[in-house]
Amino acid sequence: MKRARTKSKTKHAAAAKRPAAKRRRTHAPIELYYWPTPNGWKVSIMLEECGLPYVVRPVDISKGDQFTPQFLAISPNNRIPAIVDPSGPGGRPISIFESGAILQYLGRKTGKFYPRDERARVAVDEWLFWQMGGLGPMAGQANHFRRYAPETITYALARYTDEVHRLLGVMNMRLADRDYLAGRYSIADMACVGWVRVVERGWQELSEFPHLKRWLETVRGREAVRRGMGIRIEAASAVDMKDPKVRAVLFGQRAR
Ligand SMILES: N[C@@H](CCC(=O)N[C@@H](CS)C(=O)NCC(=O)O)C(=O)O
Repeated sequence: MKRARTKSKTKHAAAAKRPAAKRRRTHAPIELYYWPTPNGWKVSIMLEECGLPYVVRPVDISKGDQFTPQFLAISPNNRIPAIVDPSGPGGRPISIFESGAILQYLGRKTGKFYPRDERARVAVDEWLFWQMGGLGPMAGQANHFRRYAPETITYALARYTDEVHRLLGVMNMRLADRDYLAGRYSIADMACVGWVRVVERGWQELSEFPHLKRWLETVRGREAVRRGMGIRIEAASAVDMKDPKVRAVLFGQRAR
């Protein structure tokens, strides 16, 4: 016991003498509360892009893990993703929910993919919030009515499909004269890529949006994006969205 304490004291003293950058590497990894969905991918992509050490804490949203008191304590909206950074501001742990807030936090923490210059940052914020309030929710609803609604509701399908089509057109125009949404590759691109992929795979061929198509190929071709979107969770691959138990968890949620 005595020897163990001495050893750990020595270890800490040695760590304190190391340069700051090296010391940081000894910190506990960020915990990523995750399920492989377009919102989850945003954060796994950013963690991969930044080379930050992290551990995946799967939250099986098909079984109701998002409603456990432990998860609600860090994500009161019962949605993934969320993170816990043991080395938050002031060296103390911090938990964060909402993918946009997480991306901005990680961008500020690392100084990567979220420029400090105010004009450049505003451009990133514009497209990040465009994703949060537009592309994500609209594509999510279009996808829901297309794949999960128990009956075909033509009006709802057309409304959300049209709106997604409009948004893809906006994105395509924006990308006509720049490589990425805010000029340089940023958290705004990371926020959008998963949703554009869902739409492209689901129902919307991209040949009428050539700049968007080029952007999707470029972003998806990045190693970190591949890794971030490729985290395998066995249980997620096995989820049957037709299973009444799964549908009861995910659909028809009301205030609790
Ligand atoms: N605005 C949230 C949306 C997150 C969200 O909708 N997450 C879905 C997975 S893509 C979820 O956790 N669903 C669980 C549920 O519906 O109970 C964000 O961007 O973080």
